[in-house]
Amino acid sequence: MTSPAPAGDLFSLAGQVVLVTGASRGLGWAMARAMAGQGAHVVLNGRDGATLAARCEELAAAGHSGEAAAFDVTDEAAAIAALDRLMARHGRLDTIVLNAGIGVRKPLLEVTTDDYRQVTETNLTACFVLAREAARRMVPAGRGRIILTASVMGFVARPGVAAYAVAKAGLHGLTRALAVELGPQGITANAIAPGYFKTELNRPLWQDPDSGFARWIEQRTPLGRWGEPDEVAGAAIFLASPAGAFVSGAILAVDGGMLANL
Ligand code: GCO
Repeated sequence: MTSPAPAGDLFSLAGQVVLVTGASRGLGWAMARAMAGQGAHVVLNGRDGATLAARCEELAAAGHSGEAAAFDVTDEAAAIAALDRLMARHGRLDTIVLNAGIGVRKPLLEVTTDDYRQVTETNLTACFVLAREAARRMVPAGRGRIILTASVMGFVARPGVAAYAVAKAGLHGLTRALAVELGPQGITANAIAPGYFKTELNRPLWQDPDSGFARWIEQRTPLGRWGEPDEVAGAAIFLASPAGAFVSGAILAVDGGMLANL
């Protein structure tokens, strides 16, 4: 019977080493920065080393701990090498946030097979590979947290994002598969399903506040607005912290109530 964490430490990530993919900007950077604020040493992944270095400086300026790990999540050898460097340096990987993703917005009949392959490789296959390789390195410790960035598009769809919806729905299945297979090793696996946030990926959708789409999302969202990237961070902290110790296989919508709305 494990003793519950003192209330003050319930959401603490002190002592954790956390790898966040796609951490240069948007939801990934928001989660990484907030997790560092809770005491984690965050390893920031992205493809651009200069951007990651600047983010590490921001963390240091705030008195937080972080480092860069530049690699393309679709490059399996590079991802494994980065995990090996992390383990050699820190001797542990407590939490991985599999957030990196791309989008292709095209009518389905115009989506090329290469478009489909790029989106599913980045948003789904890379998550499978990194989750498997992270779990391999978590098992000896008998503990670990895997957090995937899914989407409301894993539950519903809209015209023009078919490949993205396929990949995100696939992450729902991956979350459950990881949870059931890794639970005996003390590893939890959960997904966060963001609604519509003001991210760079979505800039074409929200930057004109008077556009029909921006207004439509506001109407479809019971809270009546787009999310701010920092508003997704609490879910990641919860799932990585002692507060989330007995949560696994869950898909936590952070969507302003959108999925509850007809
Ligand atoms: C879009 C959006 C969605 C995202 C949304 C919800 O084009 O409709 O980019 O694909 O998933 O941010 O998570």
